[in-house]
Amino acid sequence: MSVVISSVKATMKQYETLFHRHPANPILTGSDWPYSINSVFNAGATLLQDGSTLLLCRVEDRRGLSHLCAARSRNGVDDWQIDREPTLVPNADQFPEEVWGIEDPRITYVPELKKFAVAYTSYSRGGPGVSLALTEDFRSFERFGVVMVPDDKDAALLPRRINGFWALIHRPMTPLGAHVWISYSPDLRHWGSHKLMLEARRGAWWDANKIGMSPPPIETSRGWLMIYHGVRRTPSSSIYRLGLALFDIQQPEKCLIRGDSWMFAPEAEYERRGDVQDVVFPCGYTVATDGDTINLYYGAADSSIALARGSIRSLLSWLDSNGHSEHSCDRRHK
Ligand code: BMA
Repeated sequence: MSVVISSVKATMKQYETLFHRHPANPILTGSDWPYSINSVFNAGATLLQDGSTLLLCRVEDRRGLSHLCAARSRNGVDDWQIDREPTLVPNADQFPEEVWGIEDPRITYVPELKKFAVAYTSYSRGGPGVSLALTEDFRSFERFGVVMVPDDKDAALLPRRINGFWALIHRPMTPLGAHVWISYSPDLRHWGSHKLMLEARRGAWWDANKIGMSPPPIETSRGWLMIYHGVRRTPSSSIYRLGLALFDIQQPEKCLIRGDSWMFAPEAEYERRGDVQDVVFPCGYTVATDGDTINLYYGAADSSIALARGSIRSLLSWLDSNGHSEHSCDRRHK
């Protein structure tokens, strides 16, 4: 008996804090907006040429429909210059799939095109699908329309071609669960060679049945580092938490390591209470000039935007000590 207790105690160490919440949180709320809205959350993020931060925020209006609005800040924390009017609005005449709004943008800078690619959810009468647009300045956009039919969301483009093909990560829904896939295209319009990239676990796991990529993957010397969300259904609601997985740089569908536990979860009041309780939902990050500090921008409780800081090096070493190779992992646990 005492042997059992001491081994349980030995495994009950304090968990490591990988992302530190900014004391100014939440950094953006509906009351900051220059026009009347319900809420602002789930923002894509990127650095602009002058080093300032741009957030492309999901704004929900007071009909319940979402559009996107850009906010710019020199330090990425405060003094946000918010566009006076919506930046990218659903255009249901030309793109009927946007009739119930556009949501959750992920931004990727694509050096080959010298443009930003924005992948977002377009909410059609047939359910949510993935749409793609290109922009140079977040003022005018070239829309490609739906690239992944419903039910599909949580998409981002990789910043460069893989073996000659563009690669889009996305999350189709099936009656058997919601898993992360990757698809390839020669021209950003026609997509194929679909591959299952990361499966939701099953049973009691924190990331059972429904997962999705959160911000676009982070390119590191060891592979594509993905922050993904796992949705735990509870009798009263759901909890959105974040985990980590690492993928091969040349063959991104190949998972090298997956963390076992979540590494960030709703804890602060603004994450636990809001329009949708217990949600942390990052759609973007920026990396500081040191190449290691990561600023993670996340929607909190579908009601505001918050910021947490971490270190890419620490995320990777956490994965080494808290993860498994997907191949060696005992699949009966999933
Ligand atoms: C997901 C997405 C997110 C949202 C989350 C929690 O399915 O729709 O936009 O933040 O649910 O409501």
